[in-house]
Amino acid sequence: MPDFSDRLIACMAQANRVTAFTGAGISAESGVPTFRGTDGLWSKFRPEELANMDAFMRNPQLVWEWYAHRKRVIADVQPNPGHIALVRMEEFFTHFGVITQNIDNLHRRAGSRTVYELHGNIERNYCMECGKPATNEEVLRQGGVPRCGSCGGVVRPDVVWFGEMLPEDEWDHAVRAAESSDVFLSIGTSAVVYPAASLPLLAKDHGAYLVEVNPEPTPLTDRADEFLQGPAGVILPALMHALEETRAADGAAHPPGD
Ligand code: BJW
Ligand code: ZN
Repeated sequence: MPDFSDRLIACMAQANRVTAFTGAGISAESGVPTFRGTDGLWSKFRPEELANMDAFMRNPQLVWEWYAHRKRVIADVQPNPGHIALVRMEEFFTHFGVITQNIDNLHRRAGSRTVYELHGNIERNYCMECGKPATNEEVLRQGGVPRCGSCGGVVRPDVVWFGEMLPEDEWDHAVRAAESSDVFLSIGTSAVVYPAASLPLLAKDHGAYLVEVNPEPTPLTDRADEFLQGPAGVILPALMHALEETRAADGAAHPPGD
């Protein structure tokens, strides 16, 4: 069981507003490969090379092969104890939200309700001509470069590629959550892709206690108030357990009506 500082537990026990900011690392233990890092399976395909409009225009077949493969991988995996610990956090804190860079939908599948998806969702697709949505079943059934059932236009996955703007609503909510957080957890992200990577420091500049969870240091580590080194699927359940014990002990020391 990892050891947590008294300061972290006290800070979280008193916190009203807590935000979890997640990246590919939280889904690694479900079997979804990360993008960067030594064991990142997509390291064969650098996201900078495939996840952009130029690559799609040049070779839509290749980019669609990558997404069709990932859609199948993601459909077959399950949320892990890291995702589930964040569902428990939502029940524990008065205000809690997940801001995710992940497109895998695993936070919602785990049961998290307040989720802001900054980079889209791989379960959705839309026509580049008329905007009509297309289901995953439809695009996988067609294979190759899928076409819109209404206008024949090329369909693309509803994800955010390099050089594209983030969805405005999700971004605005994320900024507001970061600015108002008492505690901000940055979990399983290399913190190199902007503007998402600016959120932990925005939160800290607005007074949040900044906690990073990652097996490896990142460019954020030196700025974090706490670096919890290890896999999210181990650290987050242990952290939740420590918080629940603290609340139970406080409740016993100060019973209602005391
Ligand atoms: C574990 C673990 C375990 C492992 N437990 N942890 C120069 C400076 C600044 C910015 C730019 C710049 N040049 C260009 C830009 C902008 C660009 C950018 O940031 N580039 C940088 C790479 C330099 N950003 C953009 O283009 C964004 N849009 C934008 O800026 O719009 C304005 C604009 C408009 C017009 C023109 C120019 C600008 C859009 C970014 C979109 C990113 N999209 C992707 C793909 C999504 C679709 C898909 O999946 O196919 O999003 S890229 C990819 O990276 C994906 C991820 O969400 C994102 C972040 O990756 P993440 O989640 O951090 O994963 P990894 O793999 O990097 O890290 C995993 C971590 O987990 C590691 O640290 C491990 O140690 C750890 N780990 N096991 C816990 N068990
Ligand atoms: Zn169409």
